[in-house]
Amino acid sequence: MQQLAEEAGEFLEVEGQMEWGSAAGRFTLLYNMSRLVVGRRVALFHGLLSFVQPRPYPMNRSLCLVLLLVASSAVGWSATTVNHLLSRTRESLDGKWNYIVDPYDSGYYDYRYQPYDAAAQPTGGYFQDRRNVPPTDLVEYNFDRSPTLIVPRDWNSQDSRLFYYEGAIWYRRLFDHAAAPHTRTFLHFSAANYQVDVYLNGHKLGRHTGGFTPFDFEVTDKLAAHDNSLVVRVDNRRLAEGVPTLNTDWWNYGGLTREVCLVVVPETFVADAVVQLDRKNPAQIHATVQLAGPQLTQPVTVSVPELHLSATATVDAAGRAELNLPVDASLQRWSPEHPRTYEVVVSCPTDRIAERIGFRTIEVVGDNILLNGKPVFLRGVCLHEENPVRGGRAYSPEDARQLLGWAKELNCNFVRLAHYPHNEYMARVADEIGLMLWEEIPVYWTIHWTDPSTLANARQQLEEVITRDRNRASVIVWSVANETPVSEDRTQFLRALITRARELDGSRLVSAAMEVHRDPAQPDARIVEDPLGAYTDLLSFNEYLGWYDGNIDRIGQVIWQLKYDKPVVISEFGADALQGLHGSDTARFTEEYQARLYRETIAMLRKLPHFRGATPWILCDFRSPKRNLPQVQDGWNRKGLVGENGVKKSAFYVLKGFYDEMAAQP
Ligand code: GCB
Repeated sequence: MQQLAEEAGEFLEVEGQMEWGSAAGRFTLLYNMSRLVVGRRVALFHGLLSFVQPRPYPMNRSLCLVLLLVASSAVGWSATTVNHLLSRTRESLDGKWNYIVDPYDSGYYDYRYQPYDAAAQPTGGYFQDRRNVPPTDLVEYNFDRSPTLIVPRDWNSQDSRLFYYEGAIWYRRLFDHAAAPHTRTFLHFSAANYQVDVYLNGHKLGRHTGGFTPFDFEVTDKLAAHDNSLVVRVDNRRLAEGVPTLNTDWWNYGGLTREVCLVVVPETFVADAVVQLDRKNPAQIHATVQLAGPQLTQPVTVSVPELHLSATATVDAAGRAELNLPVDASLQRWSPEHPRTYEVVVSCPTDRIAERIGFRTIEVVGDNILLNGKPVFLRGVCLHEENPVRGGRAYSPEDARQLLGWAKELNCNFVRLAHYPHNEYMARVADEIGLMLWEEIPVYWTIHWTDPSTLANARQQLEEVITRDRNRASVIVWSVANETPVSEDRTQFLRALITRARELDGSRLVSAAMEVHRDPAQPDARIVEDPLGAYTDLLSFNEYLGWYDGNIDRIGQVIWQLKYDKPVVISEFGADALQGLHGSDTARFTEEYQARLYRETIAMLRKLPHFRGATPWILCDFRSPKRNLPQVQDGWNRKGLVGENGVKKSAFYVLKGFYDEMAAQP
């Protein structure tokens, strides 16, 4: 018990201050507890879930601690996760999985609506995966006789009956595993939307909440040599208190949307390594390495063989080491024009990982964005994680190449990955082909700002994407929100996320897509004064002049009032157009209207003070259940510059013309 108390204390210490007098202190503990429950780091004791998760502030300290200790002792939580997935040996569990559609949650709740998996002696539940059932037994499911879905992929685009489905689906996959001595095995999910319960051989491993970030469970002692049964319940129901919440303008694709695999690592392994050019002192590469396992007191070496650089340090008692590698003029900085990456090797006597990393600096000085110390204009575009031509969520390196390839054709140097973390290949391909990225979490529109579990969830998604991608040179902006309504609660919520982003990664810019406000007394004025702007590095806002906001011929009349002297990056503007629909440039949904809106907007933006970039909405048409105009929208948001058929619209070339010109400027 003493040890558990210490572990709990350590966990809390890592996560923040525990000041009981303050709401913040109480919140921190609740946050930590909800991480115990929802977090990727924990095998879950499910019985706690319903009790802890939705509880607001007034919970007393001893109750919290008792729960924390019960959770710890029940599950033996550890802070171990596997990062650097693509540098690891993986046993893929992708392919065909049997599935059962379960709209009434019959496989989850008994007839008294109690979760089967919470009972000491479960009397049923699909997670048990009963097979070869004797004829005398009553079992009302059978994975072996159920159809299959392909993993990774959303379910909506695989079977037309699942197109609109929002609810639970149970997946099951059988596999063998040959365990190697002195290794640890993690079951890894690159993402699954939205709430996922994972069971191995009839035992619950845990739950993960959040549809776009990776999570894993250590399964070293839980695997059999043959015939392991992995059952995963994926539930994509939208939740009011969720992140995102009920209302979005994109398709709620469900399922095991990204890869699933086993990752085998040595007993003591490199759990994380952050290797970046030091922002404050770009004459050196700074590395932070975290080992996990029983043998922590080892030397760790970080080297960049192509540059003949190497540094060694001994890790501290917590398994952590900080190293600096001085660089000289032979280091070629990463940039979109010259996307140079180097192989970086992180090794210790028990482990070795290698990955390609680019080195660059990004900072804001005054109203300029500096890439490698020089002002840069962000020639961007927004992107959903969807392959419009094939249909469904994008998930593969090929999808990334197709989408980012179109952005390159536009002569972009920047892409906003809206509105949630996209798959890891996007940043890898962007590193390789030379595109800067804005990455974002789905804090979108009307989030529950005062619900601590909502903040914990948002914060966890932010941590998971930053931890995954903070070695990617392409990523220059972490964005914490999109178009959120101004209020004190909202601003506190988002400030907490901004602070966390900066703690985890002080080397990138932090932003949010804000909104434009109007003053009835000044009809032509458009005002950006969101208090959040005081805390972001960029002044980014979405504007829809000529589409939602006023007439197309008024775009040029607008008088901007921007409260902050920060670099302005317009995070959205745009108009719907059906590819192939031609007509007057005043007729909505024609290509001519969209092209004109781009021309007028670009002319207006050129005059905007501190204008340093834009990411118009959006590269490709994307599916949205909100867009119901027959014969025009048919379930698609048509603001793409590329249609659902892959054909470019006229506005694509208008934007390209502008970007060609900006790219040619010295
Ligand atoms: C926005 C949202 C984006 C929508 C877009 C639209 O402001 O940020 O998610 O899809 O407008 O098309 O209305």
